[in-house]
Amino acid sequence: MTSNQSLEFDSIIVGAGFAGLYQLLRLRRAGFSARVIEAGDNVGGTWYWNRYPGARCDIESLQYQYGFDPDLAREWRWTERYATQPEILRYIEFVADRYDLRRDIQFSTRVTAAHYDDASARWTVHTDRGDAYTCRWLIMATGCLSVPKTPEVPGIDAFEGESYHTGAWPHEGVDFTGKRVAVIGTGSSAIQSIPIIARQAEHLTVFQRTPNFSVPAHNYLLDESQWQEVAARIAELRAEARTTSAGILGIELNDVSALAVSEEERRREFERRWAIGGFAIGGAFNDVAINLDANETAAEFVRSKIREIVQDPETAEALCPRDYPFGTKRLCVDIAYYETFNRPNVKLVSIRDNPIAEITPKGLRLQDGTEFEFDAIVYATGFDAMTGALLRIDIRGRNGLALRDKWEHGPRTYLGLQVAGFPNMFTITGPGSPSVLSNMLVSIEQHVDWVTDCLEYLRERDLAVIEAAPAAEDAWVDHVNQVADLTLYPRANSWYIGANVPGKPRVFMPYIGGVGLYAQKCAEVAANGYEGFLLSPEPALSR
Ligand code: FAD
Ligand code: N01
Repeated sequence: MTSNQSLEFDSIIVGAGFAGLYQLLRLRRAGFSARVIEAGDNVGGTWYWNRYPGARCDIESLQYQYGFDPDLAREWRWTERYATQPEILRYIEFVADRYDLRRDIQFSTRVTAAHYDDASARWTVHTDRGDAYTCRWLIMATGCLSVPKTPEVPGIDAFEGESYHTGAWPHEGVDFTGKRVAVIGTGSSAIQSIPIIARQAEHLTVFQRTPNFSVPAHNYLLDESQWQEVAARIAELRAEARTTSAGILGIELNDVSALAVSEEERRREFERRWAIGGFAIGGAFNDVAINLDANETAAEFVRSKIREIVQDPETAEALCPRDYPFGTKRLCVDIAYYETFNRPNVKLVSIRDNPIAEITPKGLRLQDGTEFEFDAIVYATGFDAMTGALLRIDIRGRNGLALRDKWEHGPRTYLGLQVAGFPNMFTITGPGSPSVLSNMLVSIEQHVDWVTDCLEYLRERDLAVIEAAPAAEDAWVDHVNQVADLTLYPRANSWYIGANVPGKPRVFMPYIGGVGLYAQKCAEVAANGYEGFLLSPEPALSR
């Protein structure tokens, strides 16, 4: 559809997930004109697209919510420890209605290009409808996990049955009753959906390339008092979360080395945290993320749990992760994942040494020639994470510099907020910020608040251009890499490092220094007059 409109705003926000919606609200309240452009036909982002069975948050609902408005927290009642996708989506829709956000959102529209003009210090944003918006401030709230990735296997289009990707699930849902189903992948999306699909399908075959560490959710219904207590103290709790390492409260950190205690004591501590469920196990000892021997104790504990739960010893061994440290790929939080492999209608096929060679019209074939037939194939194969959504847009900064060229060897940013050479463009939870290593709601609010404060600061001083200084960006990129190298994280072939996308530069993308230290650094930068950024007036005025 082409409308060829020319539309001018102070700011364009790309994306109507948690980040884009809060950014819109903040800019509107600060008196900036703003338009959100969203590819989907409604709000929600992640929670609009990922409607696969079993989808839930893995940060507790009471923390995986906005914290900026105590009234909102009082008005919305979460029902479970880990909310389901439909409940989270209802919450986001409630937020959109409550603050009347939809009137400033252009739905069903994809941004295809964004070009900066030096002379006017403005961006022109092109869409797949033929619109050309212009704005001073371009805010990319495009999401870190918003570009679903299917495997590079021939024949995907030739399959005659039903095909689904967890990250682009049909809105009307899927009924697998009586069907022979394949799930490819064993990351968080697979681990959440497999138990539910297994209960529906006649038979389920899970194709696993790399086993994942998963811990039980121990989900439960929230009672009135739990919810009310958080609602009453939401602002204080959110401020406190911003000082923690992952933006999560309630994970007691045991400041002791895993190697400094006896085996019994270690086991007791891991057991206690396994019983609490969720990410509690992450705080068991202070050196699991940095010392390989300490890490191995956590890894072996989870393997022992897998062996306890899964009855068939061969399947149990195949489910045990061995070739990367515990926690260096995102830890999965499950409801009866390992138990599912005790069902007679579920089979695990390891494709580590025998990969999928081809998707055939009837199913798939492995490299050794083994053939399988299915009625449906579910690709739980993840995302082109963190940079994917940005690089799909033809973004050109100063002097026509393409972001794709600038990031040819991996993303480079200052604080994950701006890219040198791309003035007036901000990335919400961009690479180089804690982002996906944190409670995203905490990181999103911190970024949106910082960006809005920054734009107000510039307006008060008649400044029209802000751009990361190349030296500040270089120093930040070095710091991000140095901190990552102090940990075991870069040892895993994870999506954090781009390893799931063939040809993607191997760079550890999020900042692992912690939400608290990071937020403090951002605040200091702002307090020092936006140190490391180059600020200038309207180009016409400065001539
Ligand atoms: P998104 O929600 O991804 O929204 C980005 C939006 O931008 C999308 O709607 C997309 O359509 C739109 N967009 C992108 N490119 C364009 C374009 N070119 N033109 C127009 N529109 C565009 N994080 C946690 O902290 N805790 C959790 O429990 C958790 N659970 C998750 C579960 C799943 C299944 C997934 C996939 C992710 C989960 N995450 C979780 C991460 C999650 O992505 C963030 O928590 C959060 O929802 C991100 O919000 P966002 O607004 O930044 O991005
Ligand atoms: O994706 P993933 P995801 N052949 O990349 C496999 C968030 N999230 O959608 O590990 C065979 O983790 C791949 O194998 P390998 C969360 O941050 C949260 O599950 O590359 N297999 C892997 O097993 C999460 O980390 C929740 O060897 C192939 C799987 O597919 C992020 O989103 C729920 C393959 C992909 O796993 C992404 O999770 C869901 C191939 N060619 C998502 N290509 C919560 O619980 C890929 N794989 C809140």
